[in-house]
Amino acid sequence: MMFRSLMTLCLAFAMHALVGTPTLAADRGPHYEEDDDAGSLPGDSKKLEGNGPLRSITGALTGGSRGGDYQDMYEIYVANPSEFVLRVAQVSAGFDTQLFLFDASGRGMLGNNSSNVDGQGSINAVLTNAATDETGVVLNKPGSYFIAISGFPSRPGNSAGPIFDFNPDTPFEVSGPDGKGGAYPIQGWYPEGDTGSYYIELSGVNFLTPSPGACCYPSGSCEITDANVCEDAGGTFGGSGTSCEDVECSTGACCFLKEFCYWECLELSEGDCLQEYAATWYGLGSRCEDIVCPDPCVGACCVDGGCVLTVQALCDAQEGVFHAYKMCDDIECQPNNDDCPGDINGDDAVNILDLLKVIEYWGDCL
Ligand SMILES: [Ca+2]
Ligand SMILES: [Ca+2]
Ligand SMILES: [Ca+2]
Ligand SMILES: [Ca+2]
Repeated sequence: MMFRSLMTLCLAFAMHALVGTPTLAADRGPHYEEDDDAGSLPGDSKKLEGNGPLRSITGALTGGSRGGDYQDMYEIYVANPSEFVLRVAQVSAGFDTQLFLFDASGRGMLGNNSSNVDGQGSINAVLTNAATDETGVVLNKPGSYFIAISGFPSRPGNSAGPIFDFNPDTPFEVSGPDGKGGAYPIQGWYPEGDTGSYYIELSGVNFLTPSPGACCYPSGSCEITDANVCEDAGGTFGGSGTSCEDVECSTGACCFLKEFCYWECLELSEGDCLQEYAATWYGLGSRCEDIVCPDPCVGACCVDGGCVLTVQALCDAQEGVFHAYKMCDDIECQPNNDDCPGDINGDDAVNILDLLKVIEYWGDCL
């Protein structure tokens, strides 16, 4: 009952606070910053579409906290194979990185763990365009490829075994696919590895050129257009190469809070979406597979002098004070003494200090 009655109170706020703006592919470059997590395999990798050179990528391997982020894979376009270099230029302290290149079918081509820069060994990976082991692999064809970063010792493999063999006698090797699974496409990574944030510099690499796809206009009609034409017209672009049969222009992805700490995404009309609790609607033709609903259950909420773990929308609906990513043990809530109305700061007296608290928060509540 309580939960339902909070719905109307909190709806307007939640819509405001929880909307994520999808990145416009056409605006990217020359830097790319990982937004929602890049996947680990070609199927859930980030396709980096845009115009011109791709010079740097920042991102993070966050580990187990969001359902397993131990690798990030990106699909890119190698424009100039002879200049191809990926370099881990900066990392969070102590983060031991590895870099890999896969062809368009997911077969491993090149991998590196440690680099040797001017005679200095470094745990930062640098991937050049040619293997230095006996495989003799050289990247020499322009085209679309997958690149991936992982933390040591997480390596790509398949049911036949690891794709790359890093010889311990040659720690700086750029390896070709000389592992037992080297002839087959990647299926997974073994084991989990190091985590941290990274900054990769790229050379010889461009964004993938976006191709036209299905555009859902606000009227509900569908047409094949370029992404920027679609977005300029207020439409939702279904992705490069999609057809109007692939998209449903009468509905859009809708993230809503199904129960405490549990978000669900369904494709609904705008009206149906906004009937749901703490809902965000992502526009006609948007699909749940492209949407990441907000973080579930991630904060301590001080309400009525006590502390509960909940999402921000619920905390605000109960006029609590929200502390994102904190556990109740991490914070001290101001006590609330019901026998002493007016005691804002909870020191069992109503005095100038309480007035100052009120003045501190003076003005319209947003
Ligand atoms: Ca990531
Ligand atoms: Ca990832
Ligand atoms: Ca390394
Ligand atoms: Ca090797």
